[in-house]
Amino acid sequence: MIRDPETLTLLLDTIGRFVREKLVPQEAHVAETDQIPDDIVQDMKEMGLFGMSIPEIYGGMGLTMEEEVLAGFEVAKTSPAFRSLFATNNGIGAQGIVIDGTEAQKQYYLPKIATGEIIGSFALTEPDSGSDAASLRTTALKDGDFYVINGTKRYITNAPEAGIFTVMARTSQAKGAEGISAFVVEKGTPGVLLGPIDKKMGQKGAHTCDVIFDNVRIPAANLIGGKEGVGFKTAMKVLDKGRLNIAAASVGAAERILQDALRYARERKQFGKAIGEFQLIQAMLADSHADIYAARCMVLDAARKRDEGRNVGTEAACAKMFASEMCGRVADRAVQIFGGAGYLVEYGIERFYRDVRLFRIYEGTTQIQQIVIARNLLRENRN
Ligand code: COS
Repeated sequence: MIRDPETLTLLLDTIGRFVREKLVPQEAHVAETDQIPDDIVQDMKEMGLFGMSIPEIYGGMGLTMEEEVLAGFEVAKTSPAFRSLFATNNGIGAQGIVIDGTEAQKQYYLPKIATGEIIGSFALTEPDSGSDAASLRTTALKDGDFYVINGTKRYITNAPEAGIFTVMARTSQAKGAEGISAFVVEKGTPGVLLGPIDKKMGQKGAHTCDVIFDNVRIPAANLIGGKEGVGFKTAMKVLDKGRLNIAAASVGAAERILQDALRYARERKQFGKAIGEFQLIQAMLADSHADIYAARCMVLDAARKRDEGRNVGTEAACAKMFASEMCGRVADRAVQIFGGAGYLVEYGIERFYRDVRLFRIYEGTTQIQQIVIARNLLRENRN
């Protein structure tokens, strides 16, 4: 937690300057090469970005959720691939340990995650288990002081770079969520295999691939929280937080896209004047601004409630759904404002349009957020 407003302002200003001066100029290069340059990764480590949400006692910045989403707005004002590299360390790749890990697991892994020495990754999705996460088939069978893991995980963000995986696997024959446990699996363990890097529509520079567990023997001490059968709940709690981070990323990206659209609307002249003077263009700019404002308020409110210790499953799902859909609308309008230029690679707007499409899919599709929200409402309003 940052205890005084000046330090928080300084952090946000430092991130903002880093984004404008170091990351924005590299956006096209990263998209072309599908790689984030080493010096940028080093800068991110030195700035502490890999450990923003890791508690201070384990070497991180220990930001509150509110502080984290404020930082998230800033880091998202550039290609989402940059944030993606350190986002799993702050989010889904580490939070299983932060929220439910044993003290020994926290002490051993979190300091390395906080510095970026190792990248954390979250392995829930499988070839036949996506939105229906509780149907996963990967197994973890107890064998003395070990578990033996078998199965395949799919679309695993940062898997090619990861040092550890939070792996959800079935430890009992119990159906659905009940039989699922969560584990920390180190990449170097024999039998952990990576598939080829996925070729994606966008977010070049952020990598995903399959992770195959072929008779992977891990110490029983790597069972998160030391308890079987609660891994699905751990995954859901992790996603409640992760969804707020994606909502914050959607807000930041939309703010950047609107800035670019405003600049173009001021510069581009048609019919003898800047296109921003035409009311039909103004309507798109105004709608985008109002959309962003609404999403920003929603994300901050949900973050503050989480900091108060409240259950924000519904709020996180609302924020993720609204903000990611909002970002899609803002990107679509921006392409329209840019017109033909919006369709050209050199203007960069089409790249954002493709990049932000993922916000509506990963960490739970819009349709999954709708299910979460509606189910919670129906349950809460039961008399
Ligand atoms: N926090 C804590 N516990 C939670 C929870 C949350 N946010 N959400 C669910 N649970 C608990 C439930 O209370 C239930 O426990 P009890 O049986 O003890 O009451 C258990 O987990 C199972 O929950 P539920 O019955 O709701 O599970 P379903 O199989 O019906 O699935 C959805 C729930 C669809 C919401 C879940 O599968 C989901 O989020 N899917 C999307 C997965 C996803 O986001 N994937 C993205 C890839 S990861 S980047």
